[in-house]
Amino acid sequence: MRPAGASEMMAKLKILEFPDPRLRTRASPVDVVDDELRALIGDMFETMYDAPGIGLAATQVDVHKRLLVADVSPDKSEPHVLINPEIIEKDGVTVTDEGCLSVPGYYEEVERAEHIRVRFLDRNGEAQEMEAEGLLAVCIQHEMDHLEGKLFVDYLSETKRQRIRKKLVKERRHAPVAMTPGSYLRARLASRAHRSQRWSGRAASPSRSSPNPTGPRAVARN
Ligand code: GNR
Ligand code: NI
Repeated sequence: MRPAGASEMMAKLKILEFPDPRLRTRASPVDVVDDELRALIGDMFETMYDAPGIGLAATQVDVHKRLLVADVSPDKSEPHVLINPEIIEKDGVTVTDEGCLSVPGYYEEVERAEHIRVRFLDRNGEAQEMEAEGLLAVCIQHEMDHLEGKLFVDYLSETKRQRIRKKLVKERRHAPVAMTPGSYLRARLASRAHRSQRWSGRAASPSRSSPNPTGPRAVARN
């Protein structure tokens, strides 16, 4: 059992985004279902519900173990945990407009089996089987692809995939960059050096001298 206050210890995890090469990792089987794994499962649910999403594979949070969570209910009432999942039966075909938290903002039609039977370990390490159809079946297949390093964009044409990749890479350039302690210190030192240069009257490069005193480094971004 997790200690009291465990829910406050849960953490939202960072979701990797296409074309991050770590999303191409093939996950390894889970060998022990222990409290550490259950803590990860809690963090994955928090991350998925917060996003919000209907499923999340460990691969997406840079943990390369065969583990996924899903909840396709509208009120967070049907959480599923599948460890080492295997599809043992599938039939029918269904087409769904799929999205992915690792490919934010893009939705495309993908063909999947309509009905599946899955064998897996539950969060207590017990072997289970379940049947799924509809959106849950689609979601489980989407998550199991992640565990193989596969993304829904792999089912699209090369042209569509490249177009999505380029747009996401371009968007990323505009996104804030997380600071590590090292990069934070380097940024502090650089800005101190820059200021002391200005105080000593040795002007910085012409591109840095702006007529606007409050926003010398403001850059228009579209
Ligand atoms: O939140 C999600 N929605 C979704 C919609 C249609 C088909 C699959 C999905 S899964 C996705 C969350 C996600 O990226 N899981 O890996
Ligand atoms: Ni996904």
